[in-house]
Amino acid sequence: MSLRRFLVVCGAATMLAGTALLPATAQAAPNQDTPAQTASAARTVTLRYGPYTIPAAAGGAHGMLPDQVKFNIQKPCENCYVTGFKPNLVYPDGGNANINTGPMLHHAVIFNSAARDTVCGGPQRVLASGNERVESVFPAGYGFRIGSFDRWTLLADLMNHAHEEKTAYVEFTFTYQPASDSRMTPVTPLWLDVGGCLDSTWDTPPQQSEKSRTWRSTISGDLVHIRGHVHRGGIAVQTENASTGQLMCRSVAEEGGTPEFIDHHGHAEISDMPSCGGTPIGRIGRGDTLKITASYRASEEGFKDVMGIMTGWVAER
Ligand SMILES: [Cu+2]
Repeated sequence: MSLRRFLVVCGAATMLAGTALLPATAQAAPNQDTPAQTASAARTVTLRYGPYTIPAAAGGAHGMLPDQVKFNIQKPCENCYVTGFKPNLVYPDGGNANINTGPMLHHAVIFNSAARDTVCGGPQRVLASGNERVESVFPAGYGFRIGSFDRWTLLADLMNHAHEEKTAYVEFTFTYQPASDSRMTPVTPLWLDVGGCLDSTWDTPPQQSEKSRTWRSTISGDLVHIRGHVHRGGIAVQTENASTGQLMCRSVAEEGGTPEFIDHHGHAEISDMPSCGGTPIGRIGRGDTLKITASYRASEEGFKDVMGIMTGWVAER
């Protein structure tokens, strides 16, 4: 299965103010979230969304559970600032579900239908992860605000490398501060996508290649955190402020860094994409041109349906 359909849904949703999410509702799983919620004094909460049952791989094809949409999912907190998050895919017993035993978190994207996406319009893309499951921790004093009117939608695209079906939950562990007792600086999510707003994917040529896209900033502020996403075969993704000449972040991909990221055929997936943080990493002025570039290595057939995405958080000033 191609990622294209997922991305058309996902990308178009951002363009068309949510209406394009409608095609996916036909396949939306019943809303049976039974979040396993734990909270501690440290203001950490782990939410599980699902369960999702992913079909078995058959022949040479992975099992696919594409474009699962859950509306109005539980948020980690109300009237609060999220200061970090760790994505994961887990089995019902809480154990890590990764491609060494089958399941792959192809993509999970959380949208806020009550806010507008800075780059593409439509529902705000709040955060996302691929199978690399990289943790984001914002610099101290920064967080994205969740208000009581915010409505979160989760779009999940899961795969299975194993020859039996697997049941797993998409899990996020959030850290947060109540809005009332904090002197937090709010940050705005900024989704930069080599593929653009309509379709995040493209096919690479057989030789090593780079693909870029620019966006003229409609906001000004300090970039304090940014994370990257590429697919297997990706070398790196980077964002520069072409107006100031500053390379803001280059995230170099690691494949198969630990055994969980290698499947039973020996195929490795992306296992790490280091993020960048700083107070600030750099300044973005309204009207500045931001340039995102993804690079992929050579392969005989090229890579199908790749991505190059960076999601940043900007303290607007
Ligand atoms: Cu992707």
